[in-house]
Parts: sequence; structure tokens; C-alpha cells
Amino acid sequence: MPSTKSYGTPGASNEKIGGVPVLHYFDFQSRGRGQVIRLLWEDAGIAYNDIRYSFEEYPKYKATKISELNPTTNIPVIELNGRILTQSYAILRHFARQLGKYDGQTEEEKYWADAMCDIVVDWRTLFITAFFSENKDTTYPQHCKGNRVRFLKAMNTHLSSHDASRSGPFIIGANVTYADLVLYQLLHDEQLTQDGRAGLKEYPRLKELVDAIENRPNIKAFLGSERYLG
Ligand SMILES: N[C@@H](CCC(=O)N[C@@H](CS)C(=O)NCC(=O)O)C(=O)O
Repeated sequence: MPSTKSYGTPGASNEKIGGVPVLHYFDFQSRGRGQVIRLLWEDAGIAYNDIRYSFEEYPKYKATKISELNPTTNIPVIELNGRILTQSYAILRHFARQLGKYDGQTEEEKYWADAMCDIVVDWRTLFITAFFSENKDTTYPQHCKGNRVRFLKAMNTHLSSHDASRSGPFIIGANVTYADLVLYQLLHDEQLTQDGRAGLKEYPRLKELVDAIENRPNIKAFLGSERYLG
């Protein structure tokens, strides 16, 4: 049986998004595309219901409940006041607009946050292919030496040289965006936010962003709570 847990007390942010959302996602520690959505909700103080499917039980629910909710039969899926929301990045952008933050103020800031997010989308696809391969022992080390280095260098260069990003700590400067959470979560899932940030030594601008995300009060509380599963 999938596990269902409720977190938080509904408040102003829930009103802005239209209620208490229900997330359907894997029971995959605090990782993956679905975790970025949880992170946004945690940061924004949104109460939510968390339905987690183990990898073993997921195929059964994919063929039934999930395929009824989402024609592509993928998760994350969100139910919110009779609506069904799919596609994790569209979901993040949607909540950012509803909350009136997390996506920049100017068109230039919104473009830049979206652009940085889209790079991480490409990176995550390559990460997942290598990490979940049947030949993981070969493909993941290859990924770490190849594509991962390419993306780490690219993101560090973008964030240290673009006018909007240079001042830091986030992608558009002082204000956090959904794209920062997308980038943070991938760095986390690649095991680069842990182990004293050893894997980010050569990428100081990314380390700065990770430190700033983890210092946000609600995220700090989340990471120190039993809700954080590694
Ligand atoms: N573009 C989609 C991709 C969704 C996706 O591929 N989700 C994965 C989990 S992160 C999934 O559904 N895996 C199980 C499956 O394909 O059966 C999104 O961002 O939501």
C-alpha cells in the first residue's frame, strides 16, 4: 500500500494555490522530480498530503490510479481541489505564479530562471539514464566524468558571469526562484550537496547557491526534521 502522510497547517500560501495539494510520487527518499515540488511547498509554508509509492508496488498503481490521473502514466501528479496537475516543471512554474514569487519580477529574470531550469532538465535526464541503467557500475561513473562535469562547469560559468546571477546567491540574485530549487535538488541527488560539498570544490558559485538554499529557514527546518529522508 502506498503511504499517505499530511504535513503542515493550511495557511495563506494554501489559499493562494487554492487548497491543500496531494502529491503522488515515488517513495524515493527525499529525491527526484517530485521532491522539488515538496521543497517548494516546504519553503512556501504550504500544507500538503504526500502519497508515496514504493518502486515495487508502483507498476500496479501506474496501470490503474496513475493512468487514470495522467495519460502519460508518469509521476509526479498532483490533485488539488478537483484539478489534476502533471509535468513537474510546469507545476513549479504554475505555483510560482500563483504565489507571486519564485520566478523573478522582470521578464528578463523570468527568462533567465526558466533558461537555467531547462539546462537542469537536460542534465537530470542524462543523470537518470546513467543512474538507473542496468549497467550503472559503468554508466554512472562515465556520467560523473563526462556530462556531469560539462553541466557543472556550464552552470558555474553562467551563475558567476551573467548580470542577473553574478551578485548571488541565487540565480537572479537575492531572491530565490523555483529554478534554484530544481538545481539544488539535482545537485543533492548527484550526492554533491553532502559530504562537506567536496564535489563542489571547483564550482564555488554552485556551493554558494547550495549553502543559501539550505540556510533558508523553512528548508533548514525541513532538512533537520524526520520528513527529510536523505
Ligand atoms: N516531464 C515529466 C517526466 C515525468 C517522469 O518521467 N517521471 C518519472 C519519475 S521522476 C516516472 O514517472 N517514472 C516512472 C515511469 O516512467 O513509469 C515531469 O517532469 O513530470
